[in-house]
Amino acid sequence: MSSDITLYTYGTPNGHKASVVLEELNIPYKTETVDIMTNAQKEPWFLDINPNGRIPALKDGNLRVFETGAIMLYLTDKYDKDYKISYPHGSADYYEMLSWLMFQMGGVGPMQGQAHHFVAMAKARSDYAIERYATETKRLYSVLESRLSSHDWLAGDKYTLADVANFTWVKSSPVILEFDLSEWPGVQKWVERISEREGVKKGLNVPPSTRTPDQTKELFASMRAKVAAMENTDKR
Ligand SMILES: N[C@@H](CCC(=O)N[C@@H](CS)C(=O)NCC(=O)O)C(=O)O
Repeated sequence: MSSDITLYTYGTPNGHKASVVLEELNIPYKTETVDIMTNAQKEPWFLDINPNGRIPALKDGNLRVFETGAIMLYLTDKYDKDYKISYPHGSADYYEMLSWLMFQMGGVGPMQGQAHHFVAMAKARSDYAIERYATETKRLYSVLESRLSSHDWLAGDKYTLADVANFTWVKSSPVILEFDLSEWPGVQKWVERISEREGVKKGLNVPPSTRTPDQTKELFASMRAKVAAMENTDKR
């Protein structure tokens, strides 16, 4: 297979959605790291690729694709001709896959993203915001559990991009939010199943991680502690 893909990314749940799909489909690609810690995603050269100024984004020749849902669908439309991790357009399974993808794009991603922010990155502590977004994230995990308690995969009878999209977020929750995944046993087993895949292991290391898992745990623990030490700013 040949391609002229460059993935502009950083080591986050959204970045990993794109790199896992690329690795699962064995698509050759170049990686360009966009350091969101220094706000590189807001520089003009990057806004030409993603006007929304967020990672990841992708170029395939002259074509640009931004938003992870669009990136995943583009990659499977163009490079997953054998339907390894997708379904034929128009099939019932395709729309089920799309439904779980949109559930992630409109639910798990934004809600858990806010939970990450208020728990570990906020400049002011709000117990109300922490409670609101952590509770909503847990509710969304219960929706995943309603499917995964009796099925191996979210859509149909195989692993698809819908699993990838939800997985990269769910697997980060024990480290960032201190969630105990045993609260959702079907989800926990699904995370373990997906984590064993070679394409997933490779995709989660794009760009190559500069910290060990223990160092990452320590980093988020210290970020949480910093927020927890602030005075709660909620007005009641
Ligand atoms: N809906 C977007 C979300 C992308 C997103 O939020 N990316 C984060 C990293 S996980 C980012 O670039 N954050 C930096 C910023 O918001 O400026 C997508 O799915 O691509």
